[in-house]
Amino acid sequence: MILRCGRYELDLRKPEVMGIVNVTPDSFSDGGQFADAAAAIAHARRMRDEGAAIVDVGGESTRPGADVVPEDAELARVLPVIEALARDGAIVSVDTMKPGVMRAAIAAGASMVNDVRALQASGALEAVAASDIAVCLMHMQGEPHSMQAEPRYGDVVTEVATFLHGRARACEAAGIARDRIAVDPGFGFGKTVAHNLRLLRELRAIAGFGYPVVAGLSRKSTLGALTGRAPGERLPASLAAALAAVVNGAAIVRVHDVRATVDALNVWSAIHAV
Ligand code: 7PJ
Repeated sequence: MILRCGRYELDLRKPEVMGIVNVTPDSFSDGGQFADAAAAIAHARRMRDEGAAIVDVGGESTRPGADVVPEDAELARVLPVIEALARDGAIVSVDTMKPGVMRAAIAAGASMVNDVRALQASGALEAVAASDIAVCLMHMQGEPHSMQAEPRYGDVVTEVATFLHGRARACEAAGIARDRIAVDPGFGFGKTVAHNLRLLRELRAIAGFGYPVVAGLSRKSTLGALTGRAPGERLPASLAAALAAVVNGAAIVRVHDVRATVDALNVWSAIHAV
């Protein structure tokens, strides 16, 4: 399986790593936006050296309860980082739900849009369709500020799979070729621990549609609930979760800890090499 990302083709016969690059103001530095961008670029370059196939640049936190960031502020954060990394020759993904940010990021050299709203915002589908880059369609129940209040499903696997399949079909109808589309169950986005575990256990139901599956469990609160560890102490749990996702069909894992995850996946890939 390959994923076409603009001028790049990502070979997914072996699982790959997407490194998380947050460009959010550093409350411990007074260096301002330039320092934030420089730190994010350095962090992303390190992740590339460590083996990340994709770097996912985000300027708006979608964590439960996070504040909304205005479009101009989000652009000012992410564009310098996207430009620098694209110039390096990296496959840069932009983590955004705003069509205006998508268009500007594509013009700045991004090769993928990662949208937790699965291109449901007005104009989002068109923004990606007008380009040749890839898209990651993620499932979320509810809105970031309230989604963890009381997530409810009849059958979580069926509902998430049906939603993702429907969004992928909508993308194809809008002119986004099948080999530009990846899907993601959105672990933690309007899901209880039990929902997340069932989605992870039955990830094949989603992988079965034939689109590459992206899985993001790195340091998430479900892993905190299972281990009792703080976010900075969740690396072993994150590695176990990433490996479980790959065993169950994930093609890309979205992680903070690239070096350790690449090691784990290299062992898995060696075991499965033909
Ligand atoms: C995800 C994401 C995820 C995709 C975030 C965090 C929360 N994008 N953006 N999948 N999570 N595609 O990283 O803890 O799971 S933000």
